[in-house]
Amino acid sequence: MAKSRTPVEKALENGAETRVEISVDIAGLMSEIEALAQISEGDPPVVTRVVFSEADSRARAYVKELCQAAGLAIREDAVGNTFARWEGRDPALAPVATGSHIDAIPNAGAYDGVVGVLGGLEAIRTLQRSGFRPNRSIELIIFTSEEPTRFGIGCLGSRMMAGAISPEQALVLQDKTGRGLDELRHSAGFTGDLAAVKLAAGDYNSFVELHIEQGPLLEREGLGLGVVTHIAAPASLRILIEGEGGHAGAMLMPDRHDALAAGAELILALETAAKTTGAIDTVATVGVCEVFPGAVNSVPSRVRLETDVRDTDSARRDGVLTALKGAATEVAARRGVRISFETVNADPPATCDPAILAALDASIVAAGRSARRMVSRAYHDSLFMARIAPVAMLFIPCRGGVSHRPDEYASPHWIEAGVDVLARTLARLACQ
Ligand code: HGY
Ligand code: MN
Ligand code: MN
Repeated sequence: MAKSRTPVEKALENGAETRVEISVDIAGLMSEIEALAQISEGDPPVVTRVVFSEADSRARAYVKELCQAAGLAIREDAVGNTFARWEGRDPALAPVATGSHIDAIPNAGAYDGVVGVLGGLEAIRTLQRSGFRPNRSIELIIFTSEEPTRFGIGCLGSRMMAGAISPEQALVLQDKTGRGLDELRHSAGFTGDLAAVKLAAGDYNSFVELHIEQGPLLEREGLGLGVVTHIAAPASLRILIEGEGGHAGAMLMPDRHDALAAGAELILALETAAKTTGAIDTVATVGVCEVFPGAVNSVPSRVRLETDVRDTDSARRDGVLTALKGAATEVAARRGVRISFETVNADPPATCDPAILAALDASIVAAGRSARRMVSRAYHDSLFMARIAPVAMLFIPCRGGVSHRPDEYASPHWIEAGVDVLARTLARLACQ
């Protein structure tokens, strides 16, 4: 006979109707965030933790240790997605999940992704300490390779879970040294069948991700928490520009087919296309520019650009890509260079689920906090989890909106608020 529910459980299940205090161990959580930040390929405060690096392996071991200490059952899939499960009263029900990533781009900070992983763990521990017992199991997911640093594509782990990339497509991915996914995952100890990574719709009841905003809005407006309704659609393209090299002194200007000068025109054309869509949601960046031969006194003969274009509206985003390709045709003809494109990814946006949004709203009220609805301009694993489960995201402010930099910072006050609301939301969903 199922154990009768404690007052805390009853309150957490129906949320706003009856207030219940749950206490986040924010001091303990901050020290764990600080400890994880020390596991880096860079010297503190720089956090660099590229997937399948030695630092990534140490970070995974640290987080798994914390999950085991909380009594969670751990499993890892063939590409390194890690699942830490708090068994519910009815293990046969589809679990509720939370989580994020611990990999970090070069020269990053301590909070991107980590707040959702260690904060998700603390949300589970907070519920455990309150005497709550979920009907549905609650799983913490640490997604592998959320950042595009290693393979040039973001969210590789959640993309594979959602079936948005096949094992065959994933196996051709290589890093800059030419090492492929198989070699790197095996070196990190992940040897299972890649076909088993893909999950089915319904495998999870819901997914809620806690994350720093990575933008200035929440802090600027002093509104506290952000409930994310849409996640922008990211596209990433590689551009190869092939011109003619030559001596920087002897090659006269009329004779040149300078690949970097052509690339500079493309970068400005991309910026203009993004600025002129009429929508503030359109963003475009060229974050990688490789010049060959890269000598000061040699005319660049080959340039590789990597571009990142996003918008909450995929048609508007694709309009920018079309404008870029149009500009490339004109520049190639006028400058006598060859320009080719390779699409790395062009993903649709995600819409968060009304029922999960309502659970977040009710939990915010129950926690006595305030929030605003907003769009996520950064992409997250929720973008792909949305293809197999109802999702929503909860944002906390980060100082100055800074992210992907060593001075990225989120205060204990807002981290505690985010974990408090996340815990209540997971409790509510796990009893539905
Ligand atoms: O680039 C992004 O949006 C994410 O932070 N990887
Ligand atoms: Mn990031
Ligand atoms: Mn992130």
